[in-house]
Amino acid sequence: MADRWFGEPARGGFEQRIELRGRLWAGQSAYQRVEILDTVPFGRALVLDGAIQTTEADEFCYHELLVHVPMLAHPRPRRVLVIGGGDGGCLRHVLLHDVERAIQVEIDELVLRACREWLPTLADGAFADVRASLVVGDGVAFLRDADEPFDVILVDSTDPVGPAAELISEAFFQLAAAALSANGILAIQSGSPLLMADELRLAAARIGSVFPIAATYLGHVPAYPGVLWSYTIGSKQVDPREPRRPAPPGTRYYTAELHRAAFALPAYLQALGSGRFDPAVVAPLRG
Ligand code: AG3
Repeated sequence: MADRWFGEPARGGFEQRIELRGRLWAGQSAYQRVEILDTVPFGRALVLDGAIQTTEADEFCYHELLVHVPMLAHPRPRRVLVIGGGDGGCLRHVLLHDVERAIQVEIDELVLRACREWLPTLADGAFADVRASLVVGDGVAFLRDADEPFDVILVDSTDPVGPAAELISEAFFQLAAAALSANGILAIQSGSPLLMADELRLAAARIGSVFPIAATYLGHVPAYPGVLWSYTIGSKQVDPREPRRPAPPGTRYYTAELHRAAFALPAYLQALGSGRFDPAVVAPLRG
C-alpha cells in the first residue's frame, strides 16, 4: 500500500522512505501544504509541501547543532532572533541559554497551530517563556525594520526554493549582517550537501561574500533525505569553530568535541567556496 510509506520526491536517482502508522492531519495555508504524519521510526513528523521538517525522535540532532554551535561560539548572546522554526524546537533550544530576549518570526500561522496541537513536545512551552516573543510575519521585512541589534540570528527555514529562496540571497545576508551586533553570528540550515549541493554552494559563497568569516559544518539528521545535513555560519569576528562555554545540561547530540569536529569537512566538500564544487545532484561523490 503506497500510502504506508512517506518519501520526498527522488533527487538524482536517490530516495529515502519512512514507514507510516498513519496520516494525522493536513491543511493548506497561503504559503504551503502542512501535514502531520505518524511515522514508525521517528514518531510524529511535520511535513511542509512534501518535505519533512522535523520529527519527535530526531529533532535534537538538527536543533542542537543549528542552535548550540553559534550560541556557544558567541561570547555572550543576549538577544537572539529565530526566523522560521514554527514548530518551536529551535526556540526551545535557544532558551536553554541565559538569554535576555528571543524573538521568533514565523510567516505561517497554520504551521504554528498545527505544531501546537500535534507536536507540543517540540516547543515544550517555549512560546510561553517570558523571554520569548512570537511575531507572525515575514522575517525579511522584520529584519529590515529591526532597530536593536541581535547577537545571534538563526534561520530555521524550509529548503531555499520558492518563497524561502530569498533567505539565501545576498540581499538577505546583508540585512542579517546589518541587524547583528559587532561580534554577531548568523547560522542557517543549508541543506543536504549531497542532494542540494547547488543551494549549499550558493549559500556558502554568498555568506562568504557578506561576512568576514564563513564556515559550513555538518551533522546527521536521520529523517532528512540523505541523512547528512549542513549548516552554514556567517560571523563578524568570532571564530565559530571554538565553543566558549559548556553546553546547557542534557544535550543528546551536542558536545564540545563534536562542535569542533563538525567543521572538519570531507575533502570532497572543502571545495565548496572555491568554485570547484560541482553543483549537480550527488556529483560531489562522483568526483
Ligand atoms: N528546518 C529545515 C528542514 C529542511 C528539511 N528539508 C527537507 N526535508 N528536504 C525545519 C524546521 C525544524 N525546526
